[in-house]
Amino acid sequence: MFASKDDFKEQYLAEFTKTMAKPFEECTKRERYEVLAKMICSRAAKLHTETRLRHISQQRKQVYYFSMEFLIGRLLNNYLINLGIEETVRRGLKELGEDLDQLLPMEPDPGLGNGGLGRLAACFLDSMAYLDLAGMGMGARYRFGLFKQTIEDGRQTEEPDPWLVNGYPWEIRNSDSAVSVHFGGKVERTYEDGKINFEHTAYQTVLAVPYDVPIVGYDGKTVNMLRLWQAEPAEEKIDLAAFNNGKYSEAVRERNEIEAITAILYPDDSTPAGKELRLKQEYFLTAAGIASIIDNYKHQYGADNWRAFSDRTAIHTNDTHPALCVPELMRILLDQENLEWDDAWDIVTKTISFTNHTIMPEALEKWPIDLIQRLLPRVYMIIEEIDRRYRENIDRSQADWQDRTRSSAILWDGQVRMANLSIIGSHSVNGVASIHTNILKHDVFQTFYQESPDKFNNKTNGVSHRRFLLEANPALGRLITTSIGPEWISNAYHLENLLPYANDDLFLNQLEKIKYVQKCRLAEYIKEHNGITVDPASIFDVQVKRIHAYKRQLLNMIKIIYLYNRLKKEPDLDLHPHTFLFSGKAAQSYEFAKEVIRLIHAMADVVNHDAQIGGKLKVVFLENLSVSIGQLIYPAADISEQISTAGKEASGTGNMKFMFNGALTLGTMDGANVEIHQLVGDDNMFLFGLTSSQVTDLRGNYRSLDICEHSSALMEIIDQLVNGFFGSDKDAFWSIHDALIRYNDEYFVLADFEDYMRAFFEADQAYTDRRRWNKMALTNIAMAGHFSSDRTISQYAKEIWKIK
Ligand code: 26V
Repeated sequence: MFASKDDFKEQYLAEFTKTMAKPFEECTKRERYEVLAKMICSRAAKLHTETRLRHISQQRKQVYYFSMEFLIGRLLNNYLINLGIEETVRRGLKELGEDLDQLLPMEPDPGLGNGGLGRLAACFLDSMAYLDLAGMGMGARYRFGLFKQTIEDGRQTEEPDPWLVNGYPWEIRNSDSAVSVHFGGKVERTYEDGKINFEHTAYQTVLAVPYDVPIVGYDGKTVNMLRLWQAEPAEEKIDLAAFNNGKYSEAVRERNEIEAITAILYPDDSTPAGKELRLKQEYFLTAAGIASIIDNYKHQYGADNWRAFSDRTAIHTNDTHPALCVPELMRILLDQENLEWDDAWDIVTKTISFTNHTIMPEALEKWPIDLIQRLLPRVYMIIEEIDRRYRENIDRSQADWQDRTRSSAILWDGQVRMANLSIIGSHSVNGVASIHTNILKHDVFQTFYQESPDKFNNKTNGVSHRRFLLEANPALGRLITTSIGPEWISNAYHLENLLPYANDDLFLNQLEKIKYVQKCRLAEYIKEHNGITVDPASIFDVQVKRIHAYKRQLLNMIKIIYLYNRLKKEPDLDLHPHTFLFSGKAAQSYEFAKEVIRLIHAMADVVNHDAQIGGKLKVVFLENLSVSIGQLIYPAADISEQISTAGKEASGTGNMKFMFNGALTLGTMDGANVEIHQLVGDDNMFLFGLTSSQVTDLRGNYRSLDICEHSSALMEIIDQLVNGFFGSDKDAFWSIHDALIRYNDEYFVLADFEDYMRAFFEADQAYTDRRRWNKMALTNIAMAGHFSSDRTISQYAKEIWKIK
């Protein structure tokens, strides 16, 4: 790419006069970043063309990964690393008097996702490119990502995130590949040669314009694309009469209505008010994606070659959000390509696959039939027919056939159940960790599992170890490479070669030193952003994730209040100093989660200002969690809090990011924690709490008040929530108090408290033996390779997408 550092400098400086019309010296850091990013982007675009031509000539099976969310994080540093030019660029910039590390934060971090599901999609893109799969991401180009979180007076407030205001150097608008998407209208039946045709008329046309973002794989050999669709009016329509009368807003009404489709990312708690727009978004992504797939396919394989379609194409749906892929692909094959139902259905089900990401019932999507019918009349007819045929095939000789219909039919109770549509329309259904897949098979989707056991499979999540270890923690990366060579970067299982270093004092000391330096870096960030001084020699105990009742940030808080109370009574308690770090957003309308954030701040206020505590405890909340803040936090953690109620967290992926950075898990037997435990054993993590089957068994017989009545410490804490401990009456935490006592503690916080404290104190003790701790950290890093998304994607490719 650049023959030398001087070659880079020459090309870089030349760009300024070409694109900025002013020399490098007169440009701001942001402009310098922008020129560099655009330059790398255009090189990546060229590499993409080469990849694409190669993949076409090899007739590669093309994978389309449909997701409403992609949390890609910042790209510049990642791509410099993947292209192997980071050092060249760094040194070139230095000679120009510029520091690469100061340009990197100029990049916006697009918040096009809520949390784990969106970040997983981005890790998958990285791994698909690394593994040289012909994989394209299909997503939406939201003008506003997830809200920007600020804390005012201890409460979360939300502000818009206009991440595109200064432009985005990584995207390429591809107007000529735009497609039309139709909403509303009516369907007319016409008869021709004894065949019924369905004609959709009087619809509104929305133009879908793709913006392509290059995905540079490690080693730079493969560059794929993430295609983000934007909604635009099909033709420039403006009501001139209204405009001339001064009614500007009326004149641009339709334009606004259409642009609203990709204006904003939905938070994961969307209320019914915004539902119609969310459904429009889902269909918009689906229809635009499918139309472009069909265009491409015909271009490559001819207009009439449908038999080969499912051998050449895989469509993966990330949760049910793109579930309309099933009826939409049917619609195209039936109405546009004139295939028979059975042939079309065979193609659709062989092409589409589906991942479920949660068993929380409130997140299982359902749409009112009349809404779908009005917005997507033809698509609805097809859903109805899929449902009719499915019901017809239910075996009525079985005594429980009615129960089976009740759980598995698509249309029920005036609603379209999207998970059922996805399962029926896919050849593969997977969960995201072994325990989660088992719950899908034996509980949530058991009717389907009994019907078609072979459809169900597990694909335990993974993360990009290149982003979350190599890029986020370069010092650790260097230590690993000098010890065992660089193969771990392309094959994370090589990290196991670190195991023999468990008795190497020099190595262990270096590991400890790197952790300390990362903690200092985070401590500086905290000082700057929160004005709080934290001691890098304290244990950094970290919980970073969306704020949700089932994730139990509250359990962590109760622990902190407990420790505080004990230290007040026993100032000499043998406890290593702790810094408790929290970060994460609460959905805008999720009042309980917002109260948890307020509680964290109220407690921080008490603890951080109590001279008697003498810095033994500190509580810090880092605002506005993003991929880039995550990259700062994971390397600095000693303890990774993964404390969800067993059975509730499908997998978790933060747990893996911490593990790659040598943090030890303090967690329940939930999600991928179970598999972490299989890999590192009891000696290298701190497990506690009820198992998921114990949770199920306890549910009917649980009385949270009983637990409090047996624990004066808990009773005291419950009381403190509302007795003025946190200030005046209006500051009391009644909703939290009530959730725990009045509503019987749905997530078993109090039931798990005692065992949680036991595990916590074990971890505290373990930390004092620094050598032992470092060994444990090393074992975690060494065994983390299994959680590289390279492993996950290899399994998807082989077992679901059937790519040789
Ligand atoms: C739900 C909804 C409901 C409608 C509005 C938009 C929206 C957006 C997101 C969600 C939540 C989807 C489920 C999810 O994020 N699951 C997480 O997926 C991770 C990746 O597999 C997994 O590690 C986490 O355990 C799981 O909670």
